[in-house]
Amino acid sequence: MAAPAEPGCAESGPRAPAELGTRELGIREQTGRRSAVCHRVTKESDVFVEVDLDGSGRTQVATGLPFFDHMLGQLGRHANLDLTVRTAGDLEVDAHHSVEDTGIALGAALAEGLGDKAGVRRFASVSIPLDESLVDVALDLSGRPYLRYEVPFGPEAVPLGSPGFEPQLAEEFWRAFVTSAGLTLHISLRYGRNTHHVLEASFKAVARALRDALRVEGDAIPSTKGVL
Ligand SMILES: [Mn+2]
Repeated sequence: MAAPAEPGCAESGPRAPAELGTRELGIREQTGRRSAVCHRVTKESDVFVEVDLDGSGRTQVATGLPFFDHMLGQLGRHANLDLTVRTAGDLEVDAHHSVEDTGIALGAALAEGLGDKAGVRRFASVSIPLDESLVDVALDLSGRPYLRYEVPFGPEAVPLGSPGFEPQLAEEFWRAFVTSAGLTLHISLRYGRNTHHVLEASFKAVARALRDALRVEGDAIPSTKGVL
């Protein structure tokens, strides 16, 4: 039924090929905007992501998982991205593939939109509270995928929303996102009790860190290697 299960952005699917895939991405030179599209289709999911890194926080998210939509909405809004996400996954199995594959597509679009990363701040760290919860995030647009995730959930942390988003899926999302985007991300829960608050603080913290790290403040590629 679906197009080949290959990593990255497939150039096939229900949309016209001209609108799809990595070949069209990284169009900064032509438009002056860092924007990209990723459409990734496998037997487990069909994910379309469009992201404008120089946006204004306008989001349109539909993954079939209301709580995940809420989190991705926070990510786009607080990172100041214009973000469209449409995921149709095999929720009859569970939410895992939908969440992981959305992370892969979002990471790929982010990497394409970033292009050579000329002038970006690159590093950011932030601490974000949500009521009783506090989450620390440090981020480096390093080109090297690395996730350190220290957000423990106890057995009382039940799935959120309907269909349910298991709290442990957040780690799967971030790992997929980091791997595909090629960035270093540390997320640590300092303290917190409410699962909704802990997760939302972590998405907002990554968003605020991304917003800082993506900011253009020069022309040079911020690495002694000359490449990121
Ligand atoms: Mn909320």
